Formats: sequence, structure tokens, C-alpha cells
Amino acid sequence: MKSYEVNFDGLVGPTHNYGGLSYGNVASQSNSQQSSNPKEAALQGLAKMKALMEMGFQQGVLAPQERPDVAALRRLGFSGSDAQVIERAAKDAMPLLVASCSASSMWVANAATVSPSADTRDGRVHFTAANLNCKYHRSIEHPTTSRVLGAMFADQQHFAHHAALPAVAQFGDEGAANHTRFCRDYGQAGVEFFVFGRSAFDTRYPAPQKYPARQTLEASQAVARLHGLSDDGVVYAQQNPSVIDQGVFHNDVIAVGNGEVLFYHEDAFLETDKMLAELDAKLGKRGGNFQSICVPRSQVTVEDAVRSYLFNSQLLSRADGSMLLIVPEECRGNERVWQYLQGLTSSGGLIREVKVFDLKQSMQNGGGPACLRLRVALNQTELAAVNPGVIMTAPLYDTLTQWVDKHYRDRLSENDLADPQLLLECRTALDELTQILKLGAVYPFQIN
Ligand code: SUG
Repeated sequence: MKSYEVNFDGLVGPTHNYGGLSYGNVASQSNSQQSSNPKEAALQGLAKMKALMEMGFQQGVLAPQERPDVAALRRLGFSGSDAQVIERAAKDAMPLLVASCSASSMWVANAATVSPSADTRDGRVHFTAANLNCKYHRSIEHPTTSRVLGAMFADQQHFAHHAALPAVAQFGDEGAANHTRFCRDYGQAGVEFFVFGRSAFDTRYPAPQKYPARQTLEASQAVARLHGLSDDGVVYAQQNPSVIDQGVFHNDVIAVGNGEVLFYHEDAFLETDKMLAELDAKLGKRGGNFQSICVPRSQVTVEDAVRSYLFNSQLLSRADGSMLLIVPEECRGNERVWQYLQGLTSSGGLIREVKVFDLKQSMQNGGGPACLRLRVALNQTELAAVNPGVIMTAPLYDTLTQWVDKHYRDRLSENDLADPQLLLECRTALDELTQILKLGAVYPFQIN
């Protein structure tokens, strides 16, 4: 049976703004307080979805969340009508209002970890929503994420959903941003590669000194257990703590893999040789031929990687077996990175083409092409069981661009977040969106 990697991209929500909320994420910190353009952000994301669909890749869409999250503000003690809750938060605790307005759910690589059916004990596709508990504004995503994923992948015969791990730092889980799957074919058993930043319980593993390591080894192990993965189909590796301290807050800022290929920076991991040997041996036992492309620091520094998001690219397999890299415009703007990419594609290796996308609105918060997509490998039967409303088509693209044009503002700054009208605009837009995507009631305002 034919199998596919389906990319589900996060649709940018109407409150996209630069809140400076992610300590350790250089872009988020340096663009704090700038005014944003939610309409442009959503259209940039949709243009990428459309382009991939037109190139023949399977493409889906993942809905944004209700923001401001009034229920989250109520849990923090703000009361009254919805408008009063927002007004009181704006007056007494602006940082909490900003956090409750974040459109961070657009970076759906952090929504969940997904294991395809060929890897799992019960032969179903498994999803574990990420608790994202390192940052308050992201920790409030997972309940709605679970409902949205449930509405997209509803058929229990094929899909199994797990709630987010316990919401404590020991089980810090950032989803697929630290998870890569290698395989010969999407429908065959593969090797799932979990990268962690620190261990919560084992002091032998070093930890970064400056910025937080968001993903723990214990969280990755729990996800592998929940998904019913076998030991010979899993490899764990530790991210180099010194790159976390240079702004590599997720592994997908320094490495990307697909099929049999890992594309990574020389400084990305600890004990790299041991890790590569284990990946090679385990994939070999599953009929695959593991290949790695190491980008040397002499050509691209960690700083270049963080600024350009070279590794936050989408590595896509084409029908002829060659690969295509989807990179953000910032890669073209960095001389060393661009030169490296020219060399890479002309060397006759696996990666033959680079396509550049303007995702500046998302990039300014540290979200590149790979952050914006959640990969789900599905066979034909499973693909047919996905809610068809979320699969990208030319008419859906047209409908969604019209929807964005109708509902989104083209400028948002911190003061605007206190405007109770923004909440109404957001709810009106999302109510319409759930009908467009045929999701049913998934948002707190639709349920309570
Ligand atoms: O969690 N930025 C996100 C970016 C996530 C990128 N995802 C992956 N690498 N997969 C984060 O740091 C910034 C929000 C703000 O500052 O307004 C933010 O949440």
C-alpha cells in the first residue's frame, strides 16, 4: 500500500504578535514589542501550504487557537465579564494578557509527537500532545490541541491520542520539534530519533548554563512507551548544551531528517559518532541505508544557523528519490549559508534543490518552515480516514485566504491586545473556521 508524509501546517491565528515571551529564543527576544501583521503572517503560511500542494505533496492544515485565552486568565484570578477579565489583566498584569494572546500554536511542530502505525505495537498512528510547560504562554495550548487533533484524526480504529505528559519541568515535552523519524519507506517500520536537552533525574547528563533545555530525556522515554515503540526502533541523543546556550532552543533549529537522511550541524549533538552508528545499525536492521550530511562549523557557524534557520527547513522526498529543501528567505540573506546551499545542491548529492519562502512574520518569533508543520506519515487507508475538511485543496486555499482577508487585522501592537473587540473578532473568525474545516466544536467558547 502507498504511504505518504503529510505535512499539516499551523494556520497563523488572528492575534499573532511579538510578545518577547520565549527566553532562549533569540528572535522572540530581539523582536519583542514590534508591531506585527497577522494578516500577512497567515497569508505567508498559506502560500507555503499551497506551493507544497502544487508540487504534489500531501498537505493539510491545523487550526489556530482561541485567543485571548480568557479561561486561562480566569484561572489566574481575573473575574467579571470576558471584557472585564481582559481589561483587568491589562491594567494589573499586562505580561499575563500578552501571554494569553499569543498565537504560538501556529508552530505545530510543537503540538505533538506522532508515531506512524508501522512503528507502534497496536498498529495505530499515535499522537501525544506536547505539554510545552517550559513557557507559560505555550503550556496553555495542549487542551485545545488535543481537541483539534481529535477532530482531525477521529477514527479510533486508526488513530490513538494520548494526553500531554504531567505538567512539570521533569517531563518538559516540546513535541515533534525534538523528534525525527528515519525509514526506508513511510509505510515500513522506521527508527524514531528523540533528542533531549537534559535529564531530569540522571545527573550524569550535562545541562546548559544560560538558557533552558526544554525537552527532558524522561519525557521522550515516556512518549516512546505510550506509543508502544520497540527498543530496536528508537534512538535517544542529547543535544549539545552549548548550542542551547547559543539559542538552539529546539533540535529542529540545528538538524532535520527525513527518509534515510539526517542533515545536521557539526555541533548539534553530544557523542555524535556513537549516535550515528546506532542510527545506522538500527535503520539497517529495518532495511534502510542511513545517510548523514554534516554541515561543518568552518562553513556555517552555530550563530549563522540560528540567524538563518538553515536547519529549520523542510527536507522533502521527491518521486525520483532526490530531495528538496524548503528554507526561509533568511538563508538567502546570509552569505555563508547561501554559499553552502549552492555547493550542496550542485554537488550531485541527495539534496538537489532549494526553494525559498518568505515567512518573515513567523521567523521574527523564531518559527521557520519546519516549526510551522507537523508531519504525519500515513498509509492510504489512514489518509482516507482523516477528516477531509483539513486536507488542503485549491478551493480550500481560496476559502482560507478570503477568510483571512475578511477577519484579520494588518497591524497589531501590545495596546491592541487589551481591546475587547479583538476577542470578538477572533471568536467570530474561529467559529467560521470550524465550519470551513469541519471540525465541530473545539474551542472553549464553543463548548462552555
Ligand atoms: O516556542 N516562539 C516559539 C517558536 C517555536 C518554534 N518551533 C520550533 N522550533 N519547532 C517558541 O519559542 C515566541 C512568542 C512571542 O515571543 O511572542 C514563541 O513562542
